[in-house]
Amino acid sequence: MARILITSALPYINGIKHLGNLVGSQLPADLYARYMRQRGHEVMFICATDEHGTPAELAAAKTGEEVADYCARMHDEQAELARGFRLSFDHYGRSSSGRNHALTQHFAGKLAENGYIQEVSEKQVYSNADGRFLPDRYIEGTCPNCGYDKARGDQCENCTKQLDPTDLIEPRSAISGSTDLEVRETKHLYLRQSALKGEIDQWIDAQDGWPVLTTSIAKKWLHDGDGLQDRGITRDLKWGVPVKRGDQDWPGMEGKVFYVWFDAPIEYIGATAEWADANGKTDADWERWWRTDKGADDVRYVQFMGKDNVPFHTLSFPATIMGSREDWKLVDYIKSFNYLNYDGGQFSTSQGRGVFMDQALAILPADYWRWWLLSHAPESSDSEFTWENFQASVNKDLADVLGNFASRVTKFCRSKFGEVVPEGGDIATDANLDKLAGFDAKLAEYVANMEAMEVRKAATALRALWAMGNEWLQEAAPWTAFKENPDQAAAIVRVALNLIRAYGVLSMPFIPDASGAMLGAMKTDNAEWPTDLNSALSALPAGHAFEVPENLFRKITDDEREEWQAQFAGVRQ
Ligand code: B3M
Ligand code: ZN
Repeated sequence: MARILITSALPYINGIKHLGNLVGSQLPADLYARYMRQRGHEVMFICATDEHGTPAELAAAKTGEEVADYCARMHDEQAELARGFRLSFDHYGRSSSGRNHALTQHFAGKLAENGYIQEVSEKQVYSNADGRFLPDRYIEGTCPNCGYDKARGDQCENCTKQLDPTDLIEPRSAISGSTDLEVRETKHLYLRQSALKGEIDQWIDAQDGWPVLTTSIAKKWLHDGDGLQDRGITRDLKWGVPVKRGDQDWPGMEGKVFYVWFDAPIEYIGATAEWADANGKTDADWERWWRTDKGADDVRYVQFMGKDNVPFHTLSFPATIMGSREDWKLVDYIKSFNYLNYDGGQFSTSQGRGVFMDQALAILPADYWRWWLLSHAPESSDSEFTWENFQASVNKDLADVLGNFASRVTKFCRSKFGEVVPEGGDIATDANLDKLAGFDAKLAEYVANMEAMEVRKAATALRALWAMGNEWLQEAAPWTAFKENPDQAAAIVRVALNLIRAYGVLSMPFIPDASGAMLGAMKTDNAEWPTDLNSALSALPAGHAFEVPENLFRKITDDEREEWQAQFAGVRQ
């Protein structure tokens, strides 16, 4: 049994997430966590809401709520939606937690102790009307590079150039619109990443088998252009982790907070400590996942994220861990994803474009979305959500293949033998098993791709296992055999009922609700992973009672598809 630590990139607190965000981190992470648990490994699956920084403050300002109240409300909403999508986190934490405050301040203190923090005086834009500095997204203006007039203080969305607030032409406050601004001196802390460049480079080179997408982005940021720069890790904001070194005040840093990307990855650790607190455990219970000197040396740590988050996870977060010179676990594997596009355009939280998690669950159950998103995951390239493709996959893979198999078999058996696995016949000779000769190889392919986190390839193999059963059933045709040889029909049905259980176990990581329904209908709590066809077919003996399941999946009609296409074409209101 292995010990697997899994974290998903933390969704920002502002706004309900769209399906592109879901499939780019949390959902594939859940697939892997479920699979690893089913194979008997000890799993710690962690996520949290990322609650600091300008996204939170600006979003709260829009609703007129105190930012702390806004974050508490939005955390609960996002946690509810995570449950709705059956995301099986061991803990869904909050980066504003006391645990994360303490850990962030602890790391800052250790970095300072080891000489990796530099105090830098810099020029920041101050708004007299708002009585505050305007970092990052608090200031807008015209981009000096492309002339776009809604460029933000940290980046121009139009030409993606990284900016400083003082670069903007005709700057204005994003809070009040005021142009009564002045440039003032202010002091900030910089993480001396450049001093850790060699160590980080060696660490990345030593990672064998990382996806090309992950390694290429990391090397680009390490070596291209001005390479790995020292980065500001504090901000003149009110909402965030107050700047302290350990539990000591930091002279000159009063009223400042740590930059959101400094504290957010530390929340992976923080949320594990929150898990211990929430479950009456001790510090040793979470440290055995994160401290290599306290039992985490045998942990395999896997991170899931969108490609835009790779730089922070391969550079600044490892710099924080390494620079602490303490025995913290570094990531062993980073599974990063490209983007899911929507009907010819982009999903966009800020522009309200696409299908959002709450809207998806309002029209169809989680399994429909889970199956489509995972079987079309944007792994080696971007992928595209279209309503036509969604309808086709749901109607074919789920309704016509898997759902129909379970329904035909159980209804036929009930009509001829009752709701019990029938006696009679010898499956070795009477059940056309040669038509399932490819089952073991396909099962091995499925397992290999799940172990390797090859999400789409795993989905393809699982779909092939479903289809193989359907083709075998069509050929074995128990309804025909029954007329001449009921015993032979019984043998075929016995195989088919055991396949339903096997499909329920194998499909659980992808479609947990339908899988649970299949095991429920088979009235079994034997969720033993089938290692081959033989073990799959011996699980439910003759005489075992079952019941005909409700229809596992319904089809999406053309009218519904057209209605939803129109409903989600515009911008979310
Ligand atoms: N909150 C997600 C994003 O960039 C960001 C990830 C943090 S993971 C520590 O949308
Ligand atoms: Zn620009």
